[in-house]
Amino acid sequence: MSYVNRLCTRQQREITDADKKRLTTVFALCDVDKDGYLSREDLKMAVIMLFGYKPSKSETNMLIGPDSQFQGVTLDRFVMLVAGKLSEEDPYLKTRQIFNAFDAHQRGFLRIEDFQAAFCRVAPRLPERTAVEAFRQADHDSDGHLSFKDFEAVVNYGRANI
Ligand SMILES: [Ca+2]
Ligand SMILES: [Ca+2]
Repeated sequence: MSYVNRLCTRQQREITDADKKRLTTVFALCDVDKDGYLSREDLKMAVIMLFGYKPSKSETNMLIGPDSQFQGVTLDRFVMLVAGKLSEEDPYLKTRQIFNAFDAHQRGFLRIEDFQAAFCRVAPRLPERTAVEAFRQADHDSDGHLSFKDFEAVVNYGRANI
């Protein structure tokens, strides 16, 4: 069996029906001109929707593949690509992506309102007041800014206690 075939088999086993449904929806939303292919820009938007960050140029190239006759990514290929990404997702990266997504101005810290939005996403069932509490506790120097390190500690604590 070739490397590519093995890769596909492995990835297809890991994808659930719920994932597939979600990916089909995202694909449809991002395929703006409805031609059944995601262009480079469409694909970037899909990654933002799914993973909460904008992919770099090299990452986009990697997702698109070496095909120089690039027409776009079909739904099947998209599902395969994303299944691979989903399975390699680790908690650190995920936290990093959430942090980056809410650190809208890329300042390297979150303010309370950014944090509340991020917290809501990590722990949607916890009340808003908990987010405020968590922010206060994590902001050791009380300057109203939460660094990634502080944020990571809170998220890890939150995950362990939900
Ligand atoms: Ca398209
Ligand atoms: Ca601080």
